[in-house]
Amino acid sequence: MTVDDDGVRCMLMRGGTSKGAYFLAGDLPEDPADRDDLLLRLLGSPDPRQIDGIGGAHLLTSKVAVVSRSADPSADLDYVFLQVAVDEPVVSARQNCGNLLAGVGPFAVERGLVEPGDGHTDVRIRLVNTGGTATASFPTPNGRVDYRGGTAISGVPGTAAAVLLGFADTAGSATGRLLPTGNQRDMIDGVEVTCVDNGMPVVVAAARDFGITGYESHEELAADAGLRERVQSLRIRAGKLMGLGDVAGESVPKTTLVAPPRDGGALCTRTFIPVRPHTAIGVLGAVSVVTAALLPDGVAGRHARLPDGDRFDIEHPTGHLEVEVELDLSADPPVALRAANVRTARKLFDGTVYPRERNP
Ligand code: NQM
Repeated sequence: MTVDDDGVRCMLMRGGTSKGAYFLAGDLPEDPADRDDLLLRLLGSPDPRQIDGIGGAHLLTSKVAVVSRSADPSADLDYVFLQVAVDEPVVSARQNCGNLLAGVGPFAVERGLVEPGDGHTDVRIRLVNTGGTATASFPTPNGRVDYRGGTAISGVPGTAAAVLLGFADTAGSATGRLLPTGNQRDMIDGVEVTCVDNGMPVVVAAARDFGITGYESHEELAADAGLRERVQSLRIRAGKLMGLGDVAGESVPKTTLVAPPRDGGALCTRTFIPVRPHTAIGVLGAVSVVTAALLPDGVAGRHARLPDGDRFDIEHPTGHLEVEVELDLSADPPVALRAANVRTARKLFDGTVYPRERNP
């Protein structure tokens, strides 16, 4: 019998403001090409509605986490993130996802990969895609994951148990450098930008330089085809400068357009992943945008109202995301020290998922 007949063991989880299918590495084919072919058929890609699979027809809900015990003594778990494109037959391992990361620890406890702690569990997670490590801390009363709690995050209705995430070694995740172009500011397509990679490669520019206010709704941005083209042109040129090669069909770099805060935060953001507007902002995306805003010669700082201390409230289309970011700005180039964020996660469904047929 094959996975086509028997299906694959899978847990569907919300991780932060994203949703994805979580698998044990051992339940998927080892060969990446076979694995990706299977994932496309499980999620229902390519198809704008992913009608014949479990994907949610949006990049934020067409995601996969592959989890295993880590052979690295400094980590408990290995986490591979895979972005499954919606309307193209593409699976990309080129980026991290700090949102799905929130579900990795709970999933590992559910599957018996790590022993739950007494009351709460701390796990160290290797970010296999990019290097770097994360820690996750979440409640496990009586040895079981408790998803219920009083923590609210913007973009998710209601409240749930907090998952505390800490990050180290995130600089240069995809590009090898915190400042991948070697500069705090570059000129691309006649627009000043700051390119940063602190967990996620991001091109940051002022919203007003793109002819928008930066306060538009997600729907308004999604309807603006001209804006989408300008974002694509910018990120293709930026990708080359950042050493990422031809990024036309890649999920990175992301683009974030910034404006002064207007709801008590540090900075207002509109993010594109890579050209579709994000309904919020990614976790590591926000860490990179804050990093850009902290650079004395960067573009974003001019629009920011930066707080004292290392806790930053980032405004986005559906609310706020708080991240802690610490940099050593006395070093040249600056050095990323640590980052942290609070997320929530929830087990939605646990069972067996069946791939659609491999049609010619
Ligand atoms: O930046 C979206 C998300 C993400 C990624 C994206 C993320 C992160 O919101 O850490 O979480 O940028 O594709 O899930």
